Amino acid sequence: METENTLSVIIPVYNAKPELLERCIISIVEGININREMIVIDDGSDKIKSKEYKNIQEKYHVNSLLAKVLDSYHYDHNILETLLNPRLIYHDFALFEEAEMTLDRIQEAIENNEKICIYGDYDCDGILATTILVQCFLELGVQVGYHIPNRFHDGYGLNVERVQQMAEKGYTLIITVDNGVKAFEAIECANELGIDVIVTDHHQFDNDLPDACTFIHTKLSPEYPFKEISGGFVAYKLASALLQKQDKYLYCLAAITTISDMMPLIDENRSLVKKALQFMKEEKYTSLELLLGNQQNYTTTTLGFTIAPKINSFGRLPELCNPNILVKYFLKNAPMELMMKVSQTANEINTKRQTLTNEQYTLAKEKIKEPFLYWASKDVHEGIVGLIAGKYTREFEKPSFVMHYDTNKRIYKGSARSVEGFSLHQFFIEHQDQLIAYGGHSLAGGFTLDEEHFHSFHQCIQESLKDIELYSSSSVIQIDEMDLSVANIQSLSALEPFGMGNEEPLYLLKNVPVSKVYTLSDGKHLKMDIEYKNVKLFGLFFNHGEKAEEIKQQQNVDLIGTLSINEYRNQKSINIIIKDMI
Ligand SMILES: [Mn+2]
Repeated sequence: METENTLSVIIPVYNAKPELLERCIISIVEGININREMIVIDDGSDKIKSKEYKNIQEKYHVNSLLAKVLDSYHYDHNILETLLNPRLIYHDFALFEEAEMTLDRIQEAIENNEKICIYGDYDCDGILATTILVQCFLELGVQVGYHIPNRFHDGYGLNVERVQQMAEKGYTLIITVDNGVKAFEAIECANELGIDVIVTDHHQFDNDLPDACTFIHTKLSPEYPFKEISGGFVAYKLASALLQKQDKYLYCLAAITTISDMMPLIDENRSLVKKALQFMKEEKYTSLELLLGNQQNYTTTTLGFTIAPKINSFGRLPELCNPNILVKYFLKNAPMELMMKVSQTANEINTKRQTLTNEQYTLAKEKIKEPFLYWASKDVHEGIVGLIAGKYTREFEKPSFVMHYDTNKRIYKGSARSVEGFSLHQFFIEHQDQLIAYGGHSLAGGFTLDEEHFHSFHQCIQESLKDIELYSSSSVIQIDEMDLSVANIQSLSALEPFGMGNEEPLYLLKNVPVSKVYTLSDGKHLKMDIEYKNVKLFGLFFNHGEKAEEIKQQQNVDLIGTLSINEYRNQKSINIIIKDMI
């Protein structure tokens, strides 16, 4: 994740007239550019929709507003149930298929004074997962080694060279975090050298698995009820099983990895993040405070857009600072001097990373001629290709393939992002004959190509995307007067924290009765009074004061925005923060 926020949404509006079909591109508050396409559906689906939300309303005993939001998620009964249940969800480590064998092997290693190494990854998830286990062993009185691989020298995942080094140093147990499930060669090498490897990971795997000592992986554990957890949360579960207790600070680190790896905020992930945000606010951990900076609060947004990018920037530009230092930084007994220095460095590297991304992104955008981005350059830093791909896919809701061209090796190292409807994982498997290496999930992945296949791979993407319908996961919920009350809006807090897989709802209000329009801050912002028969609202449209005259001419307008409660001198009022007007 990163800080440049661009998002686009496709909005289905039910039961509207076809002539309303329109496209609008607008800028909204907080510098986010929405590139919004409005698709109007007039097929009687309105009736079906209203029946669905009424079913939800009856089944879960919720108000009409909450029912409409729940309906928009399209989740099945089990997920809706857990969303509405205030009970904390936490699935026990024992539910992992090889939990007991793993704990036994680690116990044996501790008793025999074996040398143990934690092998992580260079992203936020991998760095914090490593920290979680290193801290855990420290608390057990065991000094372990650890390694955050260098993106460019080591590459992703455990490799043969590092295994050989560890063998020379006398290590006999390696525990991988956030990687390992595809480390065939390295694990084979470890076995030959008498090193056992415990793989803890959350990445996709193909049919074959390496010959590891044990695996801790939700997708290899039929009993484990929820599959989409981060590498850091997997590591946390192992840590808490070893410590035989929960640990507030390590729990918070696991929550950051859930956000940085964009895990869906449902089931135990939602409980984790919700509780961790509370702990962070109460405990004010120095390591997190320093990265958060001044005057900010802990929210899913600040974790995702302020803290995580700073941690990630070390791995992207390791020539500026070795990411291994971050493990020391996050340990509970980190010296203050080190913390000050590292957090300062984090700010500097992150700024540098932002500048590089923006420069190259502008260049990449100039080259777009087709409904996806396929772009390579020798000048784009290998560490930021994923950021450029991510930025493009968020802005245009279309797949992207961005590559660094290595002039010495004459290969292309790329990162890809996609949207619902086009699985990268699937696509890479189907075209693996063209690729030197590939990996990832359905919406994000990495790949390596040689020169010879640069054009043919491009053609494969064109071919594959020709007949595919891509769609966005965001939607706008149409509501009306009867859904609007302070109590109804307050009830939505039951769904927080909002984030990936649990987005803050965006509403459409049609024919809004505007009774008064005025501007704030010298004409900069727009404010309006909205008076329905039974309820009054205040509408705020930041940075759009210029629209005041236009609205005064109209009697009724259609608004899209988020709803919130404003409290002033014990008086509660309803605000709609407007994102768009039609
Ligand atoms: Mn991960």
